[in-house]
Amino acid sequence: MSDAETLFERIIAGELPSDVVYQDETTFAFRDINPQARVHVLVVPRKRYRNVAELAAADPQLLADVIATAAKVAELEGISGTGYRVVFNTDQDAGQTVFHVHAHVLGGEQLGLFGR
Ligand code: D5M
Repeated sequence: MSDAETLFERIIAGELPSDVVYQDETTFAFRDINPQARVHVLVVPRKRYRNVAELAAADPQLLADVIATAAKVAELEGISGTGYRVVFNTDQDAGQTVFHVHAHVLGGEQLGLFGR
């Protein structure tokens, strides 16, 4: 992986603005700038891995932290009772655009099926 700083590292560092929902020692959660549902929050580990496969292989505990933060965000947003979706877009065919692994937490309304 290149050492070039990603957009999300600049957001975590506070160099770019974001609407922060939750943060702790290992993870950072903020609203997606282009929401695809009433609730659309991104959960990012502070340490950068390219995608969820690299994160899972290198640091399973940190992946667990990301999932736990996604559940915490759902609670904070009041959607843990009605349900939500957690999505990791992974590389080209999934349309990943920021290569600092992030979970999309989507909910707050009935979500459509996904696929093509
Ligand atoms: O998701 C990358 C997501 O990042 C996409 O849903 C838009 C979002 N995004 C891009 N720039 C920003 C800023 N500045 N704030 C908040 N959200 C942002 P991917 O899975 O890589 O396609």
